[in-house]
Amino acid sequence: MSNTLKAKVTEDINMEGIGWLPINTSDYRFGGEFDGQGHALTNVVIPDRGEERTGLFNTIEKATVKNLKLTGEYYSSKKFIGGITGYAYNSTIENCDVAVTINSLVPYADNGSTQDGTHGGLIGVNESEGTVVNNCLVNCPIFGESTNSCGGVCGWATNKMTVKNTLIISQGSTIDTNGCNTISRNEGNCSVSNVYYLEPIGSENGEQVTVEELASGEVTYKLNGEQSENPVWFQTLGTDATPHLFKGLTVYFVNGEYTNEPPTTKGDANGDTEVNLADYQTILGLMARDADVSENPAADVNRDGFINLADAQTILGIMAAQ
Ligand SMILES: [Ca+2]
Ligand SMILES: [Ca+2]
Repeated sequence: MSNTLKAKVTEDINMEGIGWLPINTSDYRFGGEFDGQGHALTNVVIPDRGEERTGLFNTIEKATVKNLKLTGEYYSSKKFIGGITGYAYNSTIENCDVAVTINSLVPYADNGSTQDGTHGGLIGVNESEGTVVNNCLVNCPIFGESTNSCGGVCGWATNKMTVKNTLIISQGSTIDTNGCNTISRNEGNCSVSNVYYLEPIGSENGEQVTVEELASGEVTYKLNGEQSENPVWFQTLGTDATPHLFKGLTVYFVNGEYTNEPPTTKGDANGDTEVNLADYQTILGLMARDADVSENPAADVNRDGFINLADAQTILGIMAAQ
């Protein structure tokens, strides 16, 4: 049985003081589409129910959860806490910014050893093949000294899943890292590509990055697939400490540097993004006035520090090659 509702979040919703119980159950799974449309559900607090599978959802199957910003605090004395869902079956989680504190109250065993929590930043357990996590920002530290066996994104991959184009900035987890994995436990079932993390928990997977690299724009550029067309990740350099989703300034890689300034098209001396005879004429005009290169750096097409005939000739060469 599956609930195939299509839901859209149409404005930011602050859940402070309201509380939350995981949507659906292990038998009656959410199988629809939950589209945050870039809006935020904030202060989602789930108290300990003494039951397994704690998340925004209890269990999702063939569901899509996307474009959602989510913050909150979850508490559970049982296994399988996930920022989005306790259990996932063949589902897609994409373009989600999840900053949920996972508080595991799983107790010490009678002999005093830590116990298996199988919590994950987004998913407790991926149970069936095909689940994809794409373009997600995960800030979900897991607290609980008596808990072991958790994952930075997924607590356990029973079947094949994919995590890609994702950044994990969770810091300060206090769980016993024995049996933990930075992306997903049972890592042989989890395909990881273009995934970055700030702090490992247990076994490492993906690529570790520093605070400096996060601030530089490099990770934003890489998360977008090392290009700047139709970006999913944004960052205002000098202001934003990390890449973020939904909207913002594009990061470009120009002349070996990450920048928010779009590159000028080589040879476009008049700034209309095309290279044609108008640019040739612009250069001749600047030459006639003996203009300094600082007046129009783009007119110095061959980057030799002068606006001269060589630049005009380069324009003709670019035009001939078009
Ligand atoms: Ca032009
Ligand atoms: Ca020149």
